[in-house]
Amino acid sequence: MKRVVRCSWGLIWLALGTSLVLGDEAKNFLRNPGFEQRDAGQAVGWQVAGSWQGSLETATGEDAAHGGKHGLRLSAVTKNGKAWGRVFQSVRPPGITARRFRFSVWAKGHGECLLGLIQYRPAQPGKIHYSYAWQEKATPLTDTWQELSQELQVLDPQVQSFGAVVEVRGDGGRAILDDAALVQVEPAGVALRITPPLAMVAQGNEARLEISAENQGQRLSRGALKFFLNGPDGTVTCHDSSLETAGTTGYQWPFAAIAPTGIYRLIALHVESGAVAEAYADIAEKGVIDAFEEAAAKVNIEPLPAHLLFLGDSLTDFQRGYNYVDKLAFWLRRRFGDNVTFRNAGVGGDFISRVLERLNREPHAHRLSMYDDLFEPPPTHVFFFLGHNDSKVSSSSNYAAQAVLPDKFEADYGTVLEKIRAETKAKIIVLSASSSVFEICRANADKARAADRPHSLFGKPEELERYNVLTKRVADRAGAAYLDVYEPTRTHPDKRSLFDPNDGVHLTNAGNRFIALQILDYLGGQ
Ligand SMILES: [Ca+2]
Repeated sequence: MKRVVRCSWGLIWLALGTSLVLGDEAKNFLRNPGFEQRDAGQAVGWQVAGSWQGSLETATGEDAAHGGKHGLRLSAVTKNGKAWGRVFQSVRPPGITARRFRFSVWAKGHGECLLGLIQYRPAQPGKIHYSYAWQEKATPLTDTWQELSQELQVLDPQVQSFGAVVEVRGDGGRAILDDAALVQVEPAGVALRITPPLAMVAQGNEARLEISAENQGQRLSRGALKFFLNGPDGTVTCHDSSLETAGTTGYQWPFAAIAPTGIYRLIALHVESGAVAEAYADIAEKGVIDAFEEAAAKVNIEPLPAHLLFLGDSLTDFQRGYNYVDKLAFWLRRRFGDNVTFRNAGVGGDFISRVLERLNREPHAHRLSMYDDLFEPPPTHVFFFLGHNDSKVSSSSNYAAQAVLPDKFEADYGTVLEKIRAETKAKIIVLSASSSVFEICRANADKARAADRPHSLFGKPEELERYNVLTKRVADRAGAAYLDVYEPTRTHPDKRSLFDPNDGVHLTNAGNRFIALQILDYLGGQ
């Protein structure tokens, strides 16, 4: 993919004052940060790069560890009259643009120590594709442990990964390092908000967004904003703005008539605080947008205010921010404003028995917290979209045994719907499983079988159909509505466009649009 960047900020990065780490459990992006994992005497994941100098050994014993049993000893080596040594690890946090990071390590020893972060851009012939951000000054080491740390915020949208670097300097320089961390930090108090979080817009039009910032609940009325606009073709455009004194800043995000269709991502940064927010735009052909407009205009939701709750598997949980639930939210909020609210409680990999365990608050249930306060506010509509993980068949059974056997599927689904009935007054809408591109599912299973890996076969039409019959029966029995999305996806004239070409089951952006439109049509037919 050709990456075009229209951005004048180049390699700027901001060194920052006080930040707040994301809770106590902030994710450390470094591997083997405490140097406890070793392989042939070497700390796993850490190295002296080829063109650098220095020597590494793992250090063991009470004096050599700040935590655990081991630390890492980095010694300077003298070459061309200069004594230094440098160790690094490459790190690829999931989102870097506009984010603030803190790199830290505990150190003691002799000489001076300095932290740095290398920012890597994609390699391009004849161009240097990295830049260093070093701590402003080196720290003299002593016999006492001290924590060194550095923060930076990345403004170059091309930066996709870091090298976390520790350098020791000076003759006889020798550092013992331990408990390194690279975490994302968030500004204390300030929250940036973009509404709507997803807009569906036809080519040649603009997405109208409102941006606001709050500090401890108080609306902020000034400050610089930076926008990073990422297109589906890899294009990045940058744009400067500022918060308007009224406290809400309007932004018209323009899309050319020939703009590529698909998902665009906007990252907004409030420069003074470091607060970041994201929003998406789904740019489609005019006919697609017209179909949504028309379907949305017919929707009649009762009672208002309505609160829609979605339970499902990865088809509901993945692509958050722009999946079918988000698309539905955009159209319904355009009609009903704040009178309609949404909760997406989809959990990747889910099958009905796991939904039941979580509803029962069983302590060992997978991702139990996804259902915390599930009925708060009380839902007026509960949607179910399951079936692919239930009906998959295992290689160990020669593709005969389903993951959740039919009897159990029916019994557990029945219990789940009874629970929803007992605990809410919501209208229940049960979607069938969607179809699949079975040739892709089968090819993946064949590959796994050739490699002698135990695996599951997804998307087998006769299994999906069998489970959909059960789903409908359970829905009927519970007095719930049943929405068949199987036949419409199975017989879709461009079926392959709906499903992930890698697995044949997950929904593409077109697939998410299709499911959103099916639900919108359903809500319009009430
Ligand atoms: Ca350690």
